[in-house]
Amino acid sequence: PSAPTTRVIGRLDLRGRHLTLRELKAALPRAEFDVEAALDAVRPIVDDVRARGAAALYDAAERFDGIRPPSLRVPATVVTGALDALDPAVRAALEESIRRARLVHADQRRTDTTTHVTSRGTVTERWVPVDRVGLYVPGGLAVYPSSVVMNVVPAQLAGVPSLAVASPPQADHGGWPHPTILAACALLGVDEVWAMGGAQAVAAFAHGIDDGADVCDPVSLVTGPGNVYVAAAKRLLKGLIGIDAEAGPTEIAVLADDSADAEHVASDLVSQAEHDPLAAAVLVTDSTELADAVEAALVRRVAATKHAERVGTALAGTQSAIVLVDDLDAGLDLVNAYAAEHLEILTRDAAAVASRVRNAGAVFVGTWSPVSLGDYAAGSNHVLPTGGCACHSSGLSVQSFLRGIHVVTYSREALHEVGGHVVTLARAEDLPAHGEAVLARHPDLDPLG
Ligand code: HSO
Ligand code: ZN
Repeated sequence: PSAPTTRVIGRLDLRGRHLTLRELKAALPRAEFDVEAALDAVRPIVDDVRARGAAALYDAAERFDGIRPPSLRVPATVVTGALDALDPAVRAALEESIRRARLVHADQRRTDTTTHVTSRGTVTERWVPVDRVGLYVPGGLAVYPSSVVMNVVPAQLAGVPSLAVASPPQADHGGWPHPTILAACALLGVDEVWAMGGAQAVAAFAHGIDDGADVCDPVSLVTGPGNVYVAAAKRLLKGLIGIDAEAGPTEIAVLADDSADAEHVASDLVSQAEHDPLAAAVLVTDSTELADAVEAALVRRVAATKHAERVGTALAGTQSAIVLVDDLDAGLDLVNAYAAEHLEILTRDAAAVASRVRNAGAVFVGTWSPVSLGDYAAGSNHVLPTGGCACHSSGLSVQSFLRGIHVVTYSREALHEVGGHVVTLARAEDLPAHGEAVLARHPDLDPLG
């Protein structure tokens, strides 16, 4: 029999090479996700929503989703009806997922701090939730009720007073969003749901919509995953609204030594490759035996898995690879340079190795903590930075929905104590009127008399 001509996953041998950080970053596999290219397609849609409001949304639904929804606002009876019809096992699983996410996110709540800078001069940092959030939930290839949980739970625990969900109208569900999405909203107590998808939904959230009896007030912040057009709309409207990180295709990196179980590694790589043909799956190891065993397991698993085509494309793509390194130290340098959305540590003494990870969206430590646990039911959040953004950004959390407001309260004496320095710095910046605001209160501080 002839040997296969293409490998199920590429190999990159970095053994014996001492690369600088720049060389390392250039050598690493990374997906192409071109938001810039989608901007031109999205701009007229966003303009149309601003100009024509609800009419533009109905037209866009017909064009992109193949159906005009009966109304843009999903009636409360439709939302609660979806929960009544939900499979009890799915309901129980969602409830447990919500319970665990609430445990973890409740601990993230920041408390206000007050610093006594001087006697009777204080600065308080007050954490205040944004007034209103729009949560976008995709409805095309991917229907992710778990993502509803991951977005809504931190927003609610941050104390956001008003929360609206938008998801595309579905032709085979009477023009309403997918029923599992609606059921997840009902379980979480979200009753404001809109049948709107894509870039037009982000624009509707940003500008607000008036659909006769139903009014969607403009939001301050839009979060939630979406395709490249949703990401482009967020980029266009950023500033007018706040956004979470632009989510690109999913990534998993696994750092493993010869103690790892090749079946575990292969199944975890396949699990994230299942999301998207552009998903990235990267194994970093110092063991050629493990690399070979994982590759053999992948061949078997790709052939047998439900979404074989998508998985095969993702693994064979240039964004995925098995990378061979000299030792775990080199492996750590590499995964830190890569800054994966998800990083698994499958080594001896995994906790100690994991403590040396500096850049990752989330870290999964040891054999019994696979990424798919985190996707659904660990309690951690699965909305995480992709594309290397983990070197500067965090995943979604309660913090994402709060702003820290500094509240400054100084007494007459406290201002007098430091006022001379304010006047001096104002003059040094050639902004004397700044100093005069202090001198108007304390004329004796004027150095010129
Ligand atoms: N792994 C995805 C989240 C997800 N997985 C949703 C299954 N459903 C990005 O972290
Ligand atoms: Zn996933």
